[in-house]
Amino acid sequence: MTTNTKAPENLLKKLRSGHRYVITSHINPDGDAIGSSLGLVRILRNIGKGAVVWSRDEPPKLYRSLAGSDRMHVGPEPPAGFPESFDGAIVLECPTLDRCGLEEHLADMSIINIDHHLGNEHYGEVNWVDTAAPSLGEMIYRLSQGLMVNLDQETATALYLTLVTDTGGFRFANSTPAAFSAASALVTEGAHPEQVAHWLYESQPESAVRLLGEMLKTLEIHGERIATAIVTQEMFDTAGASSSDTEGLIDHPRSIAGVDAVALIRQVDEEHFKVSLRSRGDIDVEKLARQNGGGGHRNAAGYMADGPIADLREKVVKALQAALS
Ligand SMILES: [Mn+2]
Repeated sequence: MTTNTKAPENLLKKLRSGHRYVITSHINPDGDAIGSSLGLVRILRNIGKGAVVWSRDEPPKLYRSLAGSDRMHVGPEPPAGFPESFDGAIVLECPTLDRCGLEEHLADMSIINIDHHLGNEHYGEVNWVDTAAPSLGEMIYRLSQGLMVNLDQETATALYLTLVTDTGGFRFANSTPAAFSAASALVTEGAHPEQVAHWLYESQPESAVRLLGEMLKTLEIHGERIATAIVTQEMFDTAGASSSDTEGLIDHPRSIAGVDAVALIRQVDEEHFKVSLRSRGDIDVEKLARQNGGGGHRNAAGYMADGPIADLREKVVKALQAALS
């Protein structure tokens, strides 16, 4: 259970055989996607390979301090020289190829698929899927060992960040011995936990904290186990905030003792609202989201809906009460 397997030989061989790679990950990239991509670029350069990170979507500002984040190629248009000057695409964190949002461009490429999600469809020419890996960055660390690359401080930091974000700061169930031993090795190689924590948890724009203040004024608890909150266009204006400032807002109602399900209703434009849902344990909010045309995971899901906002709140509370009983 705690033994983490080595990067497979056919993957190492494949990587050594090419000269230049494009590295991509999923749409709306998270810390694991960005940190793994930027870490892998540096590892490949170390063994004399060229590599370009191509992300369809702009990475969140949070990860801007990572080395190389300013040199990523962002957007739906291919980077210079693509595809002729590349020997293959390395797709990270995508259970299906279309998760990267660039599948049409990559259709004719030789694909290396590296992932830790359940249900990966093994769409690559080479596939390395380890669902026990705490983060994809932890697999990239093992890959660096297989390639016998000594990590520099920047690479260690990028990979360490993937562990912190995917384990929720070593709080989630994937905080396994493998997560801690990789973290230990990466800190030994020069990753700075304090600096990473500062980037992730102490670098919020003022507008995001002010928006949180506005949201908390709307907090309601419905019979102890359900919490709801609202973010309106007016509140965005008051706080000077934008939609990028909403990340993590829903964690605050969820942090209340006894609360097992949360709905955050956020105004997107005049009539449209995004309903974000979080739950604990067996409470399935994915089902609820799907019934409303949305989706997600059992404990984190969402859907779009039309107002008015008071009706939306009433409806979602009723649905959550039904899900709880
Ligand atoms: Mn991940």
